[in-house]
Amino acid sequence: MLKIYHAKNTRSIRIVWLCEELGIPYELERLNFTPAELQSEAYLAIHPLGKVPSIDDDGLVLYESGAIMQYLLAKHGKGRLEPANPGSPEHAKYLQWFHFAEATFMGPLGNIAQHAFVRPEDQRVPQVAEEGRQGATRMLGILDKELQGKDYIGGAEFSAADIMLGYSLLLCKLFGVLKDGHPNVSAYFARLSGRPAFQKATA
Ligand SMILES: N[C@@H](CCC(=O)N[C@@H](CS)C(=O)NCC(=O)O)C(=O)O
Repeated sequence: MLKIYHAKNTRSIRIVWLCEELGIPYELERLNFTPAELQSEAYLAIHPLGKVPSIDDDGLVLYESGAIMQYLLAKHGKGRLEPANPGSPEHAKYLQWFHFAEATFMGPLGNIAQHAFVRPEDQRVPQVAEEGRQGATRMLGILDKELQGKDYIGGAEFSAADIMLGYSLLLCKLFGVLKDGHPNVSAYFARLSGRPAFQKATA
């Protein structure tokens, strides 16, 4: 049985959401988002930096949310939630947005998280949090333009790139960065967060 190491409001939402969309059986190993649990000897044996998500799939231990997504899609997807032809322009754009969500969008969001919420107050730098808000707002502007006239990032079809982006947008919402100025993104996020699989993953 696939085991997902999961903590509330973290990137492990992506993995639970994907499993729910694809009907992959899984069990959750719930962790509290505290150094005591993430940096415990037991969890460091799974993820050497003590981060989530990670999985244990019948002995295969894997981390990095994007890599786990791609692994599960390859193993269970049967072509679902990805454009059909690797090498096609549609597939190339799918890869761009899939990776943009983690490699580019999460940078400023991580700075907001660390410097507005996670670190002890005496270790926070307000300027870094503010630059994070500005960076995230810039990403929202890029997405708002891209989503003009589209239901999902690839067009009419929901894909795994929407799951990757949907988690980044959840953080924008939680951090108060996604407000009124990006109507296409707001409508997109409402579409994503209305999915039963999203609701299960964020419960
Ligand atoms: N690029 C990694 C990032 C993992 C990551 O930073 N996860 C956060 C939660 S969303 C975490 O566990 N932070 C705890 C820490 O850094 O101590 C991924 O996509 O899985």
